[in-house]
Amino acid sequence: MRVVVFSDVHGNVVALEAVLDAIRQDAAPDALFMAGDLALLGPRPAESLALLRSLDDTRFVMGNTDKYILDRGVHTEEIDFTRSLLSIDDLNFMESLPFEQRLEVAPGHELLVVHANPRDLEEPIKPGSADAVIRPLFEGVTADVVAFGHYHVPFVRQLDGWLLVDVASVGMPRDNDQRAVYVILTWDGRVWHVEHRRVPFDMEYVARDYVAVGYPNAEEAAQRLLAARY
Ligand SMILES: [Mn+2]
Repeated sequence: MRVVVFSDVHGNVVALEAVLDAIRQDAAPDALFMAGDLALLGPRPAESLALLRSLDDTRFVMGNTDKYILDRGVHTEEIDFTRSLLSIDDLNFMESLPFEQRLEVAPGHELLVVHANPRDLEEPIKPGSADAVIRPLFEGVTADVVAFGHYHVPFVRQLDGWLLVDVASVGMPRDNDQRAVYVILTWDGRVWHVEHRRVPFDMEYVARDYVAVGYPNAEEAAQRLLAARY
């Protein structure tokens, strides 16, 4: 059983297309999950939504920035810009996204997919987070592998009975590597195997696209993307 998880597209349709092509060519998954943050912060939110919504074989969860777009009380230049480009159908699709997705591959062996952590949409799990910080977020979680995004840095970490997999970001990597990322999780009937795959895309083009579409503070947004780090 091969499961692909990708996350944090953030309105970068060029990276999304590259990753979807790579998944189709190289991964041939039995199940496909997307761990949230679809549209905000990138230059092409509507194009990204259109492509994501066309994936009928993909199971989604909601990310924190998806929630910001849906919350009419929240305003930043970036959120207002993004909201103005999305259709009612796009917003309804985002509104319908659940907090989590699950896949049981064998008795006692289950994959849980969430955006940031199993408890909320905001608290990031970082490669260096102390065990004592992570444990309360996983209280009651029975899945043996938990895949999430949000922090945009790929890593795998075993904590107690949980295999933590940060699938990182398709559209906005933050680990000093300008390539997109997705993850292949393979259940071999006994244990899980995890593999992060990197996918190059034309990041220079996407950086210029912020300016082309009139994104708020476009030069800063472009530089943040190109830096590929915190
Ligand atoms: Mn996020």
